Amino acid sequence: MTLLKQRQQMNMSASMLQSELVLKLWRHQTVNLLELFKAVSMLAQAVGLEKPGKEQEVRDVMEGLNTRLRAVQAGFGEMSLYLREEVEDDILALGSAQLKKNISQISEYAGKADVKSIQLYLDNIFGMLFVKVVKASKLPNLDAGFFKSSQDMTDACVVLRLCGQGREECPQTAVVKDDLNPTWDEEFILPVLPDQKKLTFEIFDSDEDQWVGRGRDEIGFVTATFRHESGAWIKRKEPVLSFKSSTPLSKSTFEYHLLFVNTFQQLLCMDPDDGLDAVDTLRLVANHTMQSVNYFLTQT
Ligand SMILES: [Ca+2]
Ligand SMILES: [Ca+2]
Repeated sequence: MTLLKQRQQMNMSASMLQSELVLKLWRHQTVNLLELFKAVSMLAQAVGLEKPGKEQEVRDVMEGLNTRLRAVQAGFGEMSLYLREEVEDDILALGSAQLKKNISQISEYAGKADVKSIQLYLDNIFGMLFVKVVKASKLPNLDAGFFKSSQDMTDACVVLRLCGQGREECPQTAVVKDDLNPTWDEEFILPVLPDQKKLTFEIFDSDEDQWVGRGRDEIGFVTATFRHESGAWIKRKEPVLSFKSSTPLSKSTFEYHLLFVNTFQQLLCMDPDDGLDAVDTLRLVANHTMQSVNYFLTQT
């Protein structure tokens, strides 16, 4: 291949890559913002902007919404964040899907002139939890009994339940068989609704391996709050509480890691090389600024 041809091919693939990155910016930032503005604008009609005597009320509402919309817009982050190769499209697509759900909810509230709900949704328009279920220690043995073998011990699994969710629709870990100190080391990504504030880890003993008996028995739970600490990994080890009395089971503990992300900007700044495990804090974004997409496209 001639040198000229090689160079032409390199230029070609570089410009294709650039186009893909601009498309990423369009899909995840531009389109979402446009849809949000469209959804909120329906409120103006529903509230009845033109009705005489309502001017002050309408002005107050709009002022509050403007401030919130500015904050949402800022949370999307700089354009340049979307134009980096290292940002994983899968995670962004997951984030966009959740945003779209919330935006369509906002448009529904706008049609009903439900300002309070719109405010709640704008304040919490994006939420995603990255969770690592690490391990439990000193769980009680629910499989102990006169007719059972001495090796038969609790087979623990954990259900991750956000408030308001039915247990059956929640994700859960694998079962660790016959172990009172089970290690799961399993990672989950959970979309969070604007009014969800707590995640409960519910620990069960699975009895699926037994001829008689129910599917699983309750062991205990640990509840995590997450909204007050966004953008940094939290690592906790806590006592397991009894389902019946909400008091600690003797000596049983549960360990988990949790990262709550509440803006697209934070999502974009997660370091994909570190995976879920090793990211202690999100990377700084200060050095990513850019004037225009055109400038980006002409930089080959
Ligand atoms: Ca067992
Ligand atoms: Ca069991």
